[in-house]
Amino acid sequence: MHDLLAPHRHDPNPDPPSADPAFTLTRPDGIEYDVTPSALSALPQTSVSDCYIVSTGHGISGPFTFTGVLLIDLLAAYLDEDLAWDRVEVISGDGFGTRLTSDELRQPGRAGKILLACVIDGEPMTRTQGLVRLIVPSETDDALRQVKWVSQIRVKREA
Ligand SMILES: Nc1nc2c(c(=O)[nH]1)N[C@H]1C(S)=C(S)[C@@H](COP(=O)(O)O)O[C@H]1N2
Ligand SMILES: [Mo]
Repeated sequence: MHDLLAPHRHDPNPDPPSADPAFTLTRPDGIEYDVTPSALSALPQTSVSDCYIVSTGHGISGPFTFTGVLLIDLLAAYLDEDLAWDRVEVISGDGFGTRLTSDELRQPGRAGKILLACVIDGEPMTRTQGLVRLIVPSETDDALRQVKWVSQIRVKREA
């Protein structure tokens, strides 16, 4: 079967799939949470600067400073410490998405930490700009991991 979460050529969608910016977080034990931007704003905030959105369609935009919650901090808030996991799927309402490994999240490398952004250059992100938007600073190859309109985060462990 074709893996929609693996890198692939893609025409960026400019239109939000819905008005609601909340997403569902599913833990490896099946427990689900509804997470809103206001719930995210209550968690520790981190900014990542010098982020670029590299697009096949309309070139490169940026640099941007994105602010929000590190994905690893979100998991710390919603998962019990002894709950094992090894990967996270981040999926949008328009069927776009990417898969992150626990290694990437725990050791994101020099390009910057992996973030769920609600703020862009100090201003609240609009729904059209991608609220809530996944930022993977190391990815500068067609923006295939810069997931706008996150609607599901599925935390998984090897079966
Ligand atoms: N949900 C969602 N996120 C997405 C896409 C998409 O189609 N849907 N396209 C990706 C691609 S291919 C690009 S180039 C960028 C475009 O981001 P921009 O609209 O902020 O310029 O969004 C990325 N994130
Ligand atoms: Mo793209």
